[in-house]
Amino acid sequence: MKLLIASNNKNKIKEIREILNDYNLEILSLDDLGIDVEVIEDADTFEGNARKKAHEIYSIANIPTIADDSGLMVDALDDKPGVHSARYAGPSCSYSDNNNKLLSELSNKPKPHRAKFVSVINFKSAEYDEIFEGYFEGEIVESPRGSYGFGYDPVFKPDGYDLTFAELSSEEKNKISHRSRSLQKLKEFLKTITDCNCQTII
Ligand code: ITT
Repeated sequence: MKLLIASNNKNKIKEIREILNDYNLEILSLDDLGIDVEVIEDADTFEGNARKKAHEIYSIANIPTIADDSGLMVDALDDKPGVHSARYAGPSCSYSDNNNKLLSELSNKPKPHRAKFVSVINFKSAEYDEIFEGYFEGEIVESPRGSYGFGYDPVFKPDGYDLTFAELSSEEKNKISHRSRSLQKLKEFLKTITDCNCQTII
């Protein structure tokens, strides 16, 4: 079965490929198909943006498609950056701009700085339009640590670990992350609509 990932984020695509690699899928990216589209993410929920991305790309490619909308929700910031996680510090900001903005906003707030990472996946095909959610809770640390991963990984310490996501190897992060949890639910669903060789019935 072919599965198209509707994302322009190379780090996210790499993680999704790693997490789904024990499953017999032909995973395609937008680059693989020469699709150069940036979907406007203007919904106010992760689910709304995930659906927007998956539906728009499915309408172009006609291949079963998934989109992940994800982000970090920080308790003391009223769940920000939330759906604005990618461009929190401005339209063309870097990951470190976002982390610096987050840490400066938290500098005068009482600790611990509780937070959670959220991933919402939409699977869209001719017959199905399904949502799968995963989250992982933890704390924001005082300064960035580690060089693996991407985005807010250097400032997020998952519960049960002394290391940030950016200090964990990709294998370790992928065992527990918000994205591995949403994709695990996708895998369970795919089992119900494909045969054991992932020959599609969709
Ligand atoms: P696509 O929409 O093209 O998939 P994007 O980066 O714009 O790429 P989102 O709109 O879902 O994706 O924004 C997600 C942002 O949340 C991402 O850019 C990171 O800043 C952050 N984020 C999501 N998952 C993360 C993770 O596992 N580790 C660190 N940061 C993450």
